[in-house]
Amino acid sequence: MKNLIAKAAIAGIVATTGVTTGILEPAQATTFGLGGSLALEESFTYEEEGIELIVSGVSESGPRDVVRSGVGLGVYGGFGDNFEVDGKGPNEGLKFLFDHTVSLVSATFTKVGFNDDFTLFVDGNFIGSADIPGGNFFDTDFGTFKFPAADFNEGTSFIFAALDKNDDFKLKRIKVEKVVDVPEPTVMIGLGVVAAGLLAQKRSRKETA
Ligand SMILES: [Ca+2]
Ligand SMILES: [Ca+2]
Ligand SMILES: [Ca+2]
Repeated sequence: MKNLIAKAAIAGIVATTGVTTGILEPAQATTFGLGGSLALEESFTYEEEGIELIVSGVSESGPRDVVRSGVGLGVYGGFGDNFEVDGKGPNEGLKFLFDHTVSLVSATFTKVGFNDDFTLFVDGNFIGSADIPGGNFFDTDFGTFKFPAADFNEGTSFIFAALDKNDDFKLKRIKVEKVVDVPEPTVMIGLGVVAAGLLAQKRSRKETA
């Protein structure tokens, strides 16, 4: 987007509606189901509606394996660690890397207890922490967090982290909207400028003839 705006600025056509209303527009939502047969891998790759997603494990002490089960994805750091994304010992996180710019719509968590919170980082920036909806004493509930429509939800890299000792969760589903590049306004403005230029040329030729 910055690139397109920069080009528009060079052409001196910044004050057109195509730029002020925003060139990036959200499309319809795409849902990634993350659960599956039991497996432990460095990363898991998903593809839905032309969007590729790679999920890997991160922690304060370096990369960690991702454990997949029917209830979703967690992070496992070896003997003594639990299978959830947890904040006991080195804080852990699940990193979602998309091959398109997307905005978060919702995330569905499992293994949710009363005191489970998650912390979100987008493209490496700390966004905030929130209580995961639901939660029970047995740590077996699930809940879906709906993100507000906002610029801070947009990016290609998202980390869902557990930063407190009592936080642990798995992620079962993530829903995103692809942020599509809509080049039409700039292209049309460009063509308009060219057409206006040609018309002007024609006129001045006529006048001189
Ligand atoms: Ca863990
Ligand atoms: Ca907590
Ligand atoms: Ca939990």
